[in-house]
Amino acid sequence: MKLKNSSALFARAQRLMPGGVNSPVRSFRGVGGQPPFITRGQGSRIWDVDGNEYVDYVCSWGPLILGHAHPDVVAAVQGTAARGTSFGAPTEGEVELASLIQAAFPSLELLRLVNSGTEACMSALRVARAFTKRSKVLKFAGCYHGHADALLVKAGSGGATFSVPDSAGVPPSFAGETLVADYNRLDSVEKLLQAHPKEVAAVIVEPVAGNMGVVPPGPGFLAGLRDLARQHGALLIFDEVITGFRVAYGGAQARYGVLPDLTCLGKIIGGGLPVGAYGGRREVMEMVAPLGPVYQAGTLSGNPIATAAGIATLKALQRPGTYEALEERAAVLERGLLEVARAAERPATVNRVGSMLTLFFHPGLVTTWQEVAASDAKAYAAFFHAMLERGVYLAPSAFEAAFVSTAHTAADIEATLEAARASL
Ligand code: KE4
Repeated sequence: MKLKNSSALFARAQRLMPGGVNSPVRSFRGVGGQPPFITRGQGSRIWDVDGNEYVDYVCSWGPLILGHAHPDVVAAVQGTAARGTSFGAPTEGEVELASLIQAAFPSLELLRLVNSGTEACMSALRVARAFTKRSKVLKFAGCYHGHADALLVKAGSGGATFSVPDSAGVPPSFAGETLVADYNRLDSVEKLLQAHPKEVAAVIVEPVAGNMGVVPPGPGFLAGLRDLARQHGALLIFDEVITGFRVAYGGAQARYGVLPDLTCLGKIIGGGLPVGAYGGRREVMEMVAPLGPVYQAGTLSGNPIATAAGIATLKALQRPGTYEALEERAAVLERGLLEVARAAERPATVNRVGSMLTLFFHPGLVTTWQEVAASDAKAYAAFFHAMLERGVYLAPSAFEAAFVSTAHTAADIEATLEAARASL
C-alpha cells in the first residue's frame, strides 16, 4: 500500500503536534505502524492522501452513523454556514436540537448542549456533586468518560481500595475522590458504596461499554446499579456518548429500560461536528447556571453549524426501518467474523450491541475488564494491519468499538469478510 504522501504529512505533523495527532488513538500507537492521512469520505468509504480506499468502521469513533458526507448533513452545514457560523447568542437550532434529544430521551427533562463528550461528563459530575453535596464519584475500570481530571483515575494496584491517577498531571488528591469498581460486578459496587456511606455523589457508567472494546451489560447489571445508587443516595449517570442514538434511537436507557438520573451524550448528536450534551431530572439540572449555583459555560456551545448537522442526523435516523437495517447488517458482520475465525482455527469472540461491535482474540466470553485484558492485543494488531492492507479500516486499537453505518452495504460486509478470511 502506497503511503508516500501520508508519511510526508506525518513527519510534518510530528514536528507540530504531540505524536503528530490531535487525539492519541489516531497515532496507531495501539497497533504499531503509521496512520494514513484521510482526505475524503463518502458513505461507508474513506480515501487517504495516497489514493488508497478503505471501508471505514471507525466512522469518526461513532458520530457517523449515517456514513460520510450524508447529503442531508452536508446541505444543512452548507446552508447554515452561509448565514453565519456563530453568534454567541440563543439560536433556533439549539431549541430544535434540544427538543429532538428530549423527545428521544424523556429522562432529560432539562439539558445543556456543550462541545464534547468530555465536557458533558465533566459537567454532569459537577452538578451531581452540587445536588448531593457529596464529593466522591464511582466509575468502572475500562470505562472512559473523556479526559477530565476526576475521570482519569484507575484502581490502585492489587486489592488496594484506593484509586490512583490514570494520567500524569492528575493530583493524587483528585484521584482520591474517585472510586473504581469492576464492570458487570455489582458486588464490587456495593462494597465500595458501603465502605463510603453518604460520600458518593454519582455512579457513572457506560451502559454498554465501548472503551474496552464492546462489553454489554450483563443481565440485571444496569437495574442493579439503579437500585444501589438509589439506596445509597447517589445519582446514576449513564454516559451515552457512544450508545446515544446508536444502540437505539432512545439509547441504552430505551434498549434496556433503565432510567438514570443524568445522561451524557455526544458523537451522533453532532453528526460529525463538535456537540455534547448532559441533562436529566429537572430538580438536578435547575442547579446549572444561570438558574442555579453550578457554573458551566462555552463560547461555541450549541453553535448553529453543529446543531444543524445534529438536527439533520437525528431527523434522518427517525426514518422507519433505520435501526432494523443497522441491526441486520451488523449481525451479518458478527456472524461472518465468527465463521471466518473458526475456519482459521483462531480463538475469537465477538461482542455486539446493535451496530457497535468488537472482535476479541480470546477463547471464551468477554464480559469483564479482566477478560478483555486477557485477550490477545498483539493478534488484534496483526489483524488490523492485514485488514488495512486489504482496504478495511478497523479501529486502531483492540480496546475500541467498530461501527456499522446506514451507508454500509451488504457488498461492503461481504468484502470485509473476504478480507478477514485472507487476513486470518
Ligand atoms: P469526547 O470528549 O472525545 O467528545 O468524548 C469523550 C467520551 C466520553 N464518553 C465516552 C463513552 C466516549 O467513548 C468518549 C470518547 N470516545 C473516544 C474513543 N472511544 C473518542 C476517540 C478519541 O479519543 O479520539
